[in-house]
Amino acid sequence: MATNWGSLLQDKQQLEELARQAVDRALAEGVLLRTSQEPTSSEVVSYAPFTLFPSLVPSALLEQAYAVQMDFNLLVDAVSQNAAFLEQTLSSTIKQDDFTARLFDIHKQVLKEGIAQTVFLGLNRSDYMFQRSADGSPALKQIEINTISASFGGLASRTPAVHRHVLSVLSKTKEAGKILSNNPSKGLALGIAKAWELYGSPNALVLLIAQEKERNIFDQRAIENELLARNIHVIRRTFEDISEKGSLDQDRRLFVDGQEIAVVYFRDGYMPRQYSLQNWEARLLLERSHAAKCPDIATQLAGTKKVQQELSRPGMLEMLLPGQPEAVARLRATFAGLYSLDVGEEGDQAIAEALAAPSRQEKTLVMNKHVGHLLRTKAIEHADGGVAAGVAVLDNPYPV
Ligand SMILES: N[C@@H](CCC(=O)N[C@@H](CS)C(=O)NCC(=O)O)C(=O)O
Repeated sequence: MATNWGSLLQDKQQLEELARQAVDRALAEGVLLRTSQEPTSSEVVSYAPFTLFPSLVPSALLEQAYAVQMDFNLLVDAVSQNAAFLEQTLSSTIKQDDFTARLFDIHKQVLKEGIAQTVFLGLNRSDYMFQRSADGSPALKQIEINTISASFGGLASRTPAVHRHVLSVLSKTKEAGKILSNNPSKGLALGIAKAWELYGSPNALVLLIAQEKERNIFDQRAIENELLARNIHVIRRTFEDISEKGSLDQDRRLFVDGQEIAVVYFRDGYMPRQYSLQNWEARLLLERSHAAKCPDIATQLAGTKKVQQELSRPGMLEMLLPGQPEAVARLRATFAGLYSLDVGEEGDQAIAEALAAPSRQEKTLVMNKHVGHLLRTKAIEHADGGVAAGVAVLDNPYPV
């Protein structure tokens, strides 16, 4: 079986022709981005960057990533519900980092007023790199967990066809058949649909918080389309729109342009520069509302680097997921152990106490699933950044 793809190509001319075909297939499949010149318009679009060939990924690592995703979901949920743990963990960060401080401020305000939200939805993506151990065997090491605006689930469902096409052109039909099908946008939409259903108001809408200049709109539309197919209507609004047209009634139900909102899905609001004073006010309004937020502010905070760092400390996972030693072992196996541990014994003690007395509400878990994968490839010189940042390109795993 050919897996050294380069050896399949005779010359540069063939490579160029193959690339032209791949680009056309990507465009035909809807692997699309708006252009950087016209990020507010869908009149002119281009293809999202992708590798010409799929990358070899050991099946065992793919399986491992799938298996541990539900554990990560439980962990994020446990952290987000534990106000004392979040407060203790982020106490030093909020002194230095204005963005986290402002998020935390909203979190505190909402807790003080009392949480009106009754349905909680997390759409989390855990990111890994493959690390080669000293003995040469590859290992799955977590980079970060994205708890807000986890993107490219929509386009990831369309890239398998492109790589199958490339391999078929080279008459590698058997290899083409090994490219896994993938449909994360459907799974993400099913999560939103469940939250919408649990909210329990058939005329209520899903509100997608969008950026004015959004190049990745087709990725978002993939989810919107899945929802519409289930008769769930989505409106797209910016934070500015919400500050002008959003309101809460006496039960803190959220209305935008007179329409009730069941679920708020954030595809903006994950970076400091995305917030003006007006936008912070809009975020607070949304957060105070009865609508299900994806994510709520505590879940966004649970995705911060500082929390991830804290989770890698000895004993933390055991305290957050009591009685679940298998889940703890699966999680710990993906930790890279890259962080310096800057908290002394005193901090440890405070966190242990916070964990011993968690301020949890009793909640029912109705859904915990993995819904697909996203493989991205980037040049070795980039330590950070994904496709949206213009650093990585879309790819597909070729299981070996
Ligand atoms: N606003 C864009 C981009 C959002 C974004 O950058 N999301 C980050 C997480 S906060 C991500 O998943 N990036 C993956 C990538 O760019 O490869 C969208 O909603 O698609």
